[in-house]
Amino acid sequence: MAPLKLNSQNLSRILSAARGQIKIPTYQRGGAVKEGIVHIGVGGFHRAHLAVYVDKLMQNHGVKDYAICGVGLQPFDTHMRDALSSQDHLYTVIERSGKGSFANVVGSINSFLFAPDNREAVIAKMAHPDTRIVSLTITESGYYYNENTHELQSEHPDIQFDLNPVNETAPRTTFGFLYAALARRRQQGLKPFTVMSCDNMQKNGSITRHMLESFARLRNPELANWISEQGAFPNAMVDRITPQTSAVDKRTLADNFGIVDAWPVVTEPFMQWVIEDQFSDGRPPFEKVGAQLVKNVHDVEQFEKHKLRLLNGSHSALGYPGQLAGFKYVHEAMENPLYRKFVWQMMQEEVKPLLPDIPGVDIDEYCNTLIERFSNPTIMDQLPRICLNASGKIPQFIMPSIAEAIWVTGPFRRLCFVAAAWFHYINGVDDAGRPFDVDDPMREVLQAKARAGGTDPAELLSIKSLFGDDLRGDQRFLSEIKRAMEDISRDGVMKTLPKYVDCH
Ligand code: CS2
Repeated sequence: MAPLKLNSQNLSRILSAARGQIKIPTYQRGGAVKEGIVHIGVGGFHRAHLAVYVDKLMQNHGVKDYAICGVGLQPFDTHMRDALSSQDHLYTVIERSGKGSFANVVGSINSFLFAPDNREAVIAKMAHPDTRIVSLTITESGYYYNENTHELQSEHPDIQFDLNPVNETAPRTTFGFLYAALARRRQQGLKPFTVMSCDNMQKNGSITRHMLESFARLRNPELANWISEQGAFPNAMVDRITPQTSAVDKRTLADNFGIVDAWPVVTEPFMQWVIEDQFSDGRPPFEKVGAQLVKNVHDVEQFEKHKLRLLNGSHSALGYPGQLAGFKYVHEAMENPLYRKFVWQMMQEEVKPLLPDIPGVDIDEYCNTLIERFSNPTIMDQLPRICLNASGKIPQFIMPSIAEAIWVTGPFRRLCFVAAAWFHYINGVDDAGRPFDVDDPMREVLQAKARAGGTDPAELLSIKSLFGDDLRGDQRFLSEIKRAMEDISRDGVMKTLPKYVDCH
């Protein structure tokens, strides 16, 4: 039988003609369920993570009050809107590992609003009594957070626009929408919804709270107080490696599973979510589907720290040097024995000693699992994806480990090598002289500084919003990173790498 277009009507035919291991939603959708979650930023990660947890709740636990209404704020979100609306908001999560592939058709996204079409509709949706949670995957830049001052970038033109009362019904930023909807809820005597960040940032919930309260305080201090007293902003550690979907992924889904999906998601079998149990207006029983609900914010922070420093830090170690060396995928770099050793030694010798013990977590086992996950050749995780938006990543994933290692006089040479590789990467030319795209919201300023500095890191390190002041005065750090920059620019990554790997 010819592959079938994914939509509600075709679901049972897709199942009966199934060519591989497949699951379809058998729960009610549309008007039969309430949309308790409004999610801003429907990309691959949301669709492989939160939406899958909710799908399991709907499929196996009869949950009917927490279907998701997706929201897109950015012009590029039209693609997601069109893909989802062409297939009744269903989509396929393709899980791949050495053990094979599994296609999970997910139905937890019930509708989608594209904000630029109708901003008022988004505010009304968030203010609706059925909405209990507004969740976010808006990436680091969506928070307008200054890493140096830890304050809201209140002078940013987007924030200035949203702070102007005349724009209250047509905001641009996430905070503008949250503010307008919360003001309306308060007026209607409703509780504030929980704002649940699912972004990959240390203290994601606390940052969201601080940014929104700061925004609200500039508009209406009374509302800010109400949010501060009654709002909830759980911190969370989120984890699932989710590469960008390729045209080949769509073709193999049609060939191997008989499903024509405008935008499937490819991911690994592993998923993890540790979330602080702080909700202002109820929550679904996430613990029934594998999420770890934690009472103590400190515990969540420990999990976040492990994940950001080990998983994401190692990803950075694979990404920037890897792309300079000409690798295309994470697993390719991992297949190189020297590179694999480098990643292992960075985790074990430089990062692990800085991490807190978490009861029940064996760090060595965690590192071993990471090596296995990074080596999964079936998901084809692209290095350019890992390298995207580095200015929001390196200051979180690598620099804090360097700063702490200096503080405790621990080793940090390999971490410096990664930072140096990023600095070199900013020039947009690999070790073989091939140009590549540097996709970063701060690209222009970064490239100007990189050009001005050459192999001297001082220019780049002068960007205070990224690096603060702490490291710039440390001579050990400066000479370490300078040496690595010189080596990489003279000899390239692969010739420099042996200096950073102990071959015992
Ligand atoms: C990656 C993450 O973009 C990156 O830097 O490290 O997207 C990573 O795949 C996820 O955090 C895994 O949970």
